[in-house]
Amino acid sequence: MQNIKNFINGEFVVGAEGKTFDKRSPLTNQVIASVHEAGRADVDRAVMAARQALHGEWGALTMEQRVDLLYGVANEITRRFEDFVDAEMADTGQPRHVMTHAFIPRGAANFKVFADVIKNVPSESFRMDTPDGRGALNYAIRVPKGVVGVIAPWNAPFLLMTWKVGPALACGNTVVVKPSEETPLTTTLLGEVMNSVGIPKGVFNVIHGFGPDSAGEFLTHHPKVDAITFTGETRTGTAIMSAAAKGMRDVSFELGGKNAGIVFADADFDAAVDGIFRSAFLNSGQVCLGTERVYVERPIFEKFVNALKDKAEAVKFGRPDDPNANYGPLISAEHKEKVMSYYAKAVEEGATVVTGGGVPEVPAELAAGHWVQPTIWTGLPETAAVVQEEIFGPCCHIRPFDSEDEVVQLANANDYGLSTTIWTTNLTRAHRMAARIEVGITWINSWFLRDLRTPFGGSKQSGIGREGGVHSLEFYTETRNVCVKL
Ligand code: NAD
Ligand code: 6OD
Repeated sequence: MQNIKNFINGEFVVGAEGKTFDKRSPLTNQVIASVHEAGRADVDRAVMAARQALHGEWGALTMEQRVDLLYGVANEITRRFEDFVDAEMADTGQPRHVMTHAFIPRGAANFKVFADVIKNVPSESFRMDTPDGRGALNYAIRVPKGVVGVIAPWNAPFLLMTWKVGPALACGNTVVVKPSEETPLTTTLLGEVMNSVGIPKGVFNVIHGFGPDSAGEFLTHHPKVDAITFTGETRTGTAIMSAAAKGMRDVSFELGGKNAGIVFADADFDAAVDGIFRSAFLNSGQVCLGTERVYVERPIFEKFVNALKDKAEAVKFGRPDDPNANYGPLISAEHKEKVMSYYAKAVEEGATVVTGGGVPEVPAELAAGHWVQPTIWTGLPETAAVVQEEIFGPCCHIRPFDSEDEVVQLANANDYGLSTTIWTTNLTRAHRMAARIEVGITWINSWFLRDLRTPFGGSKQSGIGREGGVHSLEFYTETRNVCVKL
């Protein structure tokens, strides 16, 4: 069993209060690690270490030196690729290919790409006229925001944490990171990487614990944290925003989604079925950008429902490393209970259960894990809870539509606005629709593809702000203007 410590000022340390909590495997519900919880005093130590590094060795580096160190972090993650893959598989129970093709490589890229972005960002300047005819030059300089609190969720832990830490460090900030209590392993491993490549002490700190009345709340209320970047539930974002209001701290939020997938009759049928299958069921549906509402043009509705059903029924449940398996469990018993309650609610609301709705048969040694069947419903009104609320599980409701205007209106009739995926061969129509759908990202004939230099974030209740490329610099730096009389 692993013993997972906090990482404060370059050292792995237990919490001052001596408290620990169990990390359980999603596959078996067995305890796989004992995690040292950070109390208020530990969080304070982490924040003060980050402050000191900001004004110490880290703050004294040139941008080139900082960038070289971040390339070193990316290379070291790649060198220790298998360690990260193993840790993330243990934390999440998700298949190896999800780790090796998406989550871990993207973690390394988050350091390399933002090192490149900061190196290439131009600075703004304006020459202005003055009454004496000599003029003045205004130019902007970027300075780090300071100590950034990073609060991460459990669904793609390494990808989502590094996506914040990479740009924050590239911009010269220092960070205190609180990973989810469900997934402490890869963030802790990153502490080893930081030490081995020579990132100065205090630049990257990790505190473990929960949200309310624990490390998360202590961090967001700490007066010496200058900005908070958060990925997680919309409800948690509301609590963090009120903590950040005290002291006027800036926030960047990536929150929940209830995303629409739209399939036109002219789409490449097989590609659309594969695409919607991936967007609804990858990572057992635990992807913020995942599709839980599917709208299919009427002429192909039945054929599409049957094809998606066949694929959902073909998944093979099992361990991440089992070559005969391709499908993992949910993250926790609590999350399984939530998803199962929506499965029951769908039936109460009158859904036709096309497939799933229950717990699959798995080998006896996995029976205590958090397994649920991929589930497809039809026949519900748009007002049904399972059509409106984020479930964050492997499920979707499919409804037929008859026109472009109708489907745009259906896609927009939700409080969230994170992403959409449109499947059609009529690209003129797809571009037209992309401008009308109220989300941060629209995919056309694809899903989960994104260049890290592009803006990422949510509309409506799916978030505040944009990160990615220069947009991350907007959040992780403060711009100051200098005006020189010529
Ligand atoms: P969550 O909001 O429950 O927890 C996220 C993090 O916040 C955890 O580290 C948790 O300990 C911490 N936390 C909880 N309460 C807190 C508080 N009061 N103060 C400070 N910290 C607190 O979310 P989750 O269940 O871990 O993740 C799933 C959610 O994340 C889903 O809603 C999903 O859509 C969303 N998500 C969004 C994106 C995006 O990019 N928009 C990406 C991934 C996940
Ligand atoms: O593409 C990304 O950078 C990103 N943040 C993906 C989010 C995935 C959510 O589960």
